[in-house]
Amino acid sequence: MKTVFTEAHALQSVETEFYRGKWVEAFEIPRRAELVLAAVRQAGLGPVIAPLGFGLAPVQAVHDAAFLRFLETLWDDWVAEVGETPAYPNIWPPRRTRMIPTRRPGAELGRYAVDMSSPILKGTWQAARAAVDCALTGASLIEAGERAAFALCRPPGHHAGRDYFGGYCFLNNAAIAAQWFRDAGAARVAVLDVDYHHGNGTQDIFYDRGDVLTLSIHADPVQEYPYYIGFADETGSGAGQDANLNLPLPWGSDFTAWGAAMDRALATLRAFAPDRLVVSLGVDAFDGDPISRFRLQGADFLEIGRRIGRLGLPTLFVMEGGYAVAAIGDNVVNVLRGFQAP
Ligand code: FKS
Ligand code: ZN
Repeated sequence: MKTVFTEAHALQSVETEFYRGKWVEAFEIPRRAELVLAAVRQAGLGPVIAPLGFGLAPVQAVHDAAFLRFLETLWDDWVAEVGETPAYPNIWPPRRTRMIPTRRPGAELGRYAVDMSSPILKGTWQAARAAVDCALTGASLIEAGERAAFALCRPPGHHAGRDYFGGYCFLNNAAIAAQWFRDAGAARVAVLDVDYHHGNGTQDIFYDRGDVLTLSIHADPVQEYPYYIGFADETGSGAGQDANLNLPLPWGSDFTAWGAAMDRALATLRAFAPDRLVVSLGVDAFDGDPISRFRLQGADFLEIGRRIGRLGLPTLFVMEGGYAVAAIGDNVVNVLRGFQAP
């Protein structure tokens, strides 16, 4: 299996993040991607290739145009007003506001940001675009006949919605790839999200559509980020009714519970019979993850890969979260190896 990677990911880099009321050492760091890359090479998984450029059209097919203009231009506007310092929101529009455009970057930040985990930096737009190109290059490999590909995306994407960003995510790499598969002729596409956190952005983007099935196994939002979305009764709307499956699990869940949830997801996925599968591959359900509270072991990731492999579908893996840096490479490689030898 080929891995798509670019050094451009490192343009998104902060030393600290705001966590539980304090500035602490950042969890979502460039080293994560470098360690995954090293493990992929060490495992001899296959060639590592650079992404091709796909332009903005596939991104516009998923995200709101004004939101994209904001992401592209915010840094310059922010620098002009505030200076070269990471752009964080510190105000948010309350409910029932009319959302009238403003002329101030700080106010626009609050309009589009859902939390403080994703500062916009000088290189954010470029890094996020490069991650999208990694996902689309992986998708195009599959379109060209490969059975699978691994898009080693960073920054991650699954928390980015049609017109919002947060949770370390700016552009929804997996959703953009899923839509690209549709536009390339796939009638039905499924997105299976195994990251510890609910894939709220992906759910948001496809919620009213029946052609893209979204499934997510994640920590229960009553306990865990993203808190306000990801509940089991969110099943889709309109044409998308029953095309969204959320399988929330409590803190402390191990593979007994997780694997059972996965089997439910896989049954729904099989019944949907998609032409293409996108896997939002976060490995933060790992026992040793510093910000997560599931208890999956290294070998469990091998089993996750095997079960996905047994679906027999053309599959694009898209990197999402995972913060136990010492184990992140092994955990990702386990999924990919399990997939190849189901
Ligand atoms: C709440 C702190 C929440 C944000 C957690 C974001 C998780 C990101 C992720 C992704 F895949 F997107 F990277 N911090 N006390 O792992 O889902
Ligand atoms: Zn996560």
